[in-house]
Amino acid sequence: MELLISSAITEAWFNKLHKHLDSDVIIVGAGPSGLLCAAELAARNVSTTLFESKLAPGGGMWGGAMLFNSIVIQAETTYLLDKYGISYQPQCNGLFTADAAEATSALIYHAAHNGAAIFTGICMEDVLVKNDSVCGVVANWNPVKRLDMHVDPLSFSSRIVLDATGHPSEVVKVLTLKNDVRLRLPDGVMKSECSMNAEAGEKACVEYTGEVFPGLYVSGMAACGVSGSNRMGPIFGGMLLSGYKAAGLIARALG
Ligand code: 48F
Repeated sequence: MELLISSAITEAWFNKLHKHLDSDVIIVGAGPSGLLCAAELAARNVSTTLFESKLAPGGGMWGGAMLFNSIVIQAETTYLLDKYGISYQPQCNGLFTADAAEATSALIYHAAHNGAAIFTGICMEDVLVKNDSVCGVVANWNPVKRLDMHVDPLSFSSRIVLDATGHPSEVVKVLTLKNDVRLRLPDGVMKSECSMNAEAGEKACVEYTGEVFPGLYVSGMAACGVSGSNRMGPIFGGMLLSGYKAAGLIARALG
């Protein structure tokens, strides 16, 4: 029995890995923007691979604010909560709250159920760049990275990569650190995130969602970070709208 269990797990997992060595889209980071984008793309039959360095997908959505696990969303975003079956309650001034556990688990469920392959515990450490275009990522186990083990990574190719790594904007950071490139951003360079301003940050994270280098898109807090926009705290409408916008742009680019 034990060997049958081991055999079933390894066969299923390695099949998933083999099938996703090459995908249409690789999303790095399974926070709200990456998960929503994955759910939308997979629903359109786009082959989608999602790498998350932590054990659980969900990013910063589980914890609400200061571990008070309720999240805030704006009236103009409730259609996305309806679409993904997430319940919400009205508060004041056009704001609504949702339970962080329900909202996060719904996004994870729909991304996986729609067909995105979610790999957890795996960390993007570099990008593939060919012909002046990003065409995949280089990844390794997060524990290997944390223990500083001298182990080479594996490469994964895709037509498009989405940086949905949140505040650190890891994919754009590694691209700009290792390569002499100009980004499609004001001044052509990556900026640093600015201090809290909820209105400005929510607007910027949607506005700057898009392609910053051939083959490389940004969403969510990474879009705020690279454009030098503000953080916005535990309001998540912008993250969901950003993931939705990224999916639309990527689907159009794939044709
Ligand atoms: O930070 P995160 O939730 O990204 P997001 O979709 O949402 C931001 C909000 O949660 C919050 C906020 C709301 O107003 O400001 O911060 O922009 O999720 C990013 C995910 O990326 C993973 C990380 O563990 C997290 O789950 N991640 C970061 N770097 C890597 C990575 C990496 N190098 N490889 C794989 N995953």
